Amino acid sequence: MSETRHAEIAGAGFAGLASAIALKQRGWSVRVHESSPELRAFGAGIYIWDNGLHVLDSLDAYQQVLNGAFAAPAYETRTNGVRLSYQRINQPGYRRLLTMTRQHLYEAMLDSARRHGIEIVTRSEVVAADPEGRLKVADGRWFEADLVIGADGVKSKVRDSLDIPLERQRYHDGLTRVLAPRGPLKGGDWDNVIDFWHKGEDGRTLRILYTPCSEDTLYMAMMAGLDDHEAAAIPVNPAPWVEAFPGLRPALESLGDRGRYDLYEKTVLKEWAIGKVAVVGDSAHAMPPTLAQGAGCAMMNALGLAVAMEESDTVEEGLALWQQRERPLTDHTQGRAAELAASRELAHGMSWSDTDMRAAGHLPTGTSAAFSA
Ligand code: FAD
Ligand code: 5PR
Repeated sequence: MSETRHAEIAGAGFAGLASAIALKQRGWSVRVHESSPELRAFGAGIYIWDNGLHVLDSLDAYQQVLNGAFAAPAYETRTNGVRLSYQRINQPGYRRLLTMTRQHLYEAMLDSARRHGIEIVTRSEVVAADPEGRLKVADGRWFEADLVIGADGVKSKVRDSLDIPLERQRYHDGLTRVLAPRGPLKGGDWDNVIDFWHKGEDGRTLRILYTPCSEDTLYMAMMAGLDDHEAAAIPVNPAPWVEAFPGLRPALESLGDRGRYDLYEKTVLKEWAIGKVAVVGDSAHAMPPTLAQGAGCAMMNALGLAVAMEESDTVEEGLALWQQRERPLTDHTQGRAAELAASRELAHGMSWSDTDMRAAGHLPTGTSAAFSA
C-alpha cells in the first residue's frame, strides 16, 4: 500500500505512545488525543522486565530509560523477617528488571514521540469510536482514520462505546503506592528489591514491596486488605506500618499526605478489535500488578499491532492477525497475575517459574534478541 495510512489514538499513556511511535516508524501518520491538560504519568514507580526493555529499544526510548533507572542486583522476599527467596537480577546470565519512576519512563517515551514528530492533542477527551473508523471527541467533532486505537486506560470510553462483552473482577487487596527519599536506605541489601511481608498473630497481613527506583528515590507499594481501614487509610497512617516493618521507619515517616489506595482489578474482553477499531493496553486487559506486566503487555501489544498492520493488506486482516498472535500470552499473564492476587502466594516467595516468567522471557514481535544500542 503506497499512500500514507492514518491512525487516530485515544490516550497518551504507555499504550497510546507506544502505538503511535510504532506506527509512525512504519510510515503511518498518527494523532493522539489526551484528555488531561498536561502530558505526565500518574502513580509512583514501575518495573520493566526484559520484554518491555526490548520494546522500548525498538521504540527508540531504551537508552533514555536506562539512564536514570535502577538496576537492582537481586530480588528477595522476606516474610516475618525470614528470607524466603533470593534471585540475582541484572547480572550476566540473569533476568533483567529495571525499576524507575513512572515519570522517568513516561518522559523517555514522550521524548521519542516528539523526535518522531507525533502530534499529541491535550484536553481532547475521546467519547466514542465507530467501527467504520472514526473517533469522536467531547465537543462533538469526529476524526476519520484507517485505524482507530482506544488506549484510554481501564475506564476506556472507546471500549465502552463499542459494547464489547467484558468480564470484570475486583480483588480483596489493594495498594497504596508512594515515592519517598531513600535517605539512609542505601547500599548492601538496601539496593535489592525486597518484598517484605508481615503476617501478624492477629491475622493481619501487611506487605511493602520495597523498590529502589533511582539513586535517590524509593518506591513502596504498600498492600493492605480493603477491610483493614487503619492500614488502607489515606493519608498513610505510619503507626501500623512501622510496627510491622521497623527497618523502613525513615521512609515511612517521611510520607506526609502523599499516596493513593487502589484495588487490584482485572478486565477481560471478548474481542480486542471491532471493524477498524482496536483497544490496546489497560482498556483491553487490565490486570493485577503481581507479575508487573500490565505496562509490559501494553507495550508489546502496541508494537505487535503496528507490525501486524505492516504484514497485512487490510486493517481488518491486520487486526485479526494481531489478536491471534499476541493475545494468548496476555491472557496467560493476566490469568496468572489474577491467581497470584487472589491467593497471596507471593508471601511464600516469588516462584521465578517459566510459567510466571513467560511474558518477561518472551521476545516481543518486532524486536530482536540483541539490543540495537
Ligand atoms: P493508562 O496508563 O491508564 O493511560 C491511559 C491514558 O489515556 C492516560 O493518559 C489518560 O489520561 C488517557 N485517557 C483516559 N481516558 C481518556 C479519554 N476518554 N480520552 C482521551 N484520553 C484519555 N505494569 C508494569 O508493567 N510494571 C509494573 O510494575 C506495574 N505496576 C503496577 C502497580 C499498580 C498498583 C497498578 C494498578 C498497575 C501497575 N502496572 C504495572 C500496570 C500499568 O500501570 C498499566 O498496565 C499501564 O499503565 C497501562 O497503560 P495504558 O496506556 O493502557 O493506560
Ligand atoms: N510486583 C510488582 C508490583 O508493583 C506489585 C506487585 C508485584 C512489581 C504491586 O505494585 O503483588 O502487588 C503486587
